[in-house]
Amino acid sequence: MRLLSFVAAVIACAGPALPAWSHEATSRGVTVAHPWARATPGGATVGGAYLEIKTADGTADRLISLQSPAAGRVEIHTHIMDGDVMKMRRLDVLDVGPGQSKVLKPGGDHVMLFDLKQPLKEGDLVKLTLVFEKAGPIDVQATVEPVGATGPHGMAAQPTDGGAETGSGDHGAHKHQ
Ligand SMILES: [Cu+2]
Repeated sequence: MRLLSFVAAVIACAGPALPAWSHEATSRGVTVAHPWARATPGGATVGGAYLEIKTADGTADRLISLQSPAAGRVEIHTHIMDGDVMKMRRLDVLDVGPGQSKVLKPGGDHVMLFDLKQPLKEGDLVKLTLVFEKAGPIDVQATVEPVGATGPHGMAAQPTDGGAETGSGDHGAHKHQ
C-alpha cells in the first residue's frame, strides 16, 4: 500500500501537469505572450522570433537579455531608416513602461536567433528565455510558423552592426524568410 502510493506520487510528479515552458508566462507583473518564430529556409542559420510583452499597471521593466537552447546567440533588433533604406540595429535593452503592451513583430522590433543549431521547421516549438531587470527570467515556447509568414523586411540593405560577428557575413542575406 505504501509502495503503491509512493509510485502514484512519482507518476503524478512526472506527469505533464507541470509544464516548465509555456506559450504565455508572467513574472512580477510582466507577461510574455504569443511567442512565435518563422521557419527558416534551407541552411539558414539566422531566424526571427516575435512576441508581445505586457506590463501590469504600475510595473515598468527592462528586457536585458535573451537566450534559447536552439540558438548560439539571441538579440533584440529594431529597424531604423537610413535615408530611404531600412536597416536593422541591435538593441542592448528594451524598455517597457507601466501598463504597456509592446508587440515585437515582422517589420518592427523583433528577436533574432543567430547560429541556429538546426533549421526552424513549421510546427516546431522553440524555447526562449527573456531576462528582465526586475521580473527576472521568463520562459516561453514559441511556435514556428511557415516560412514567409508575412515577409518581414524584404530589405536590400542589412545591419552594419553585427554582420561581422556571424563569421559568415551571412547576416547580410538574412531576410527572416
Ligand atoms: Cu533582425
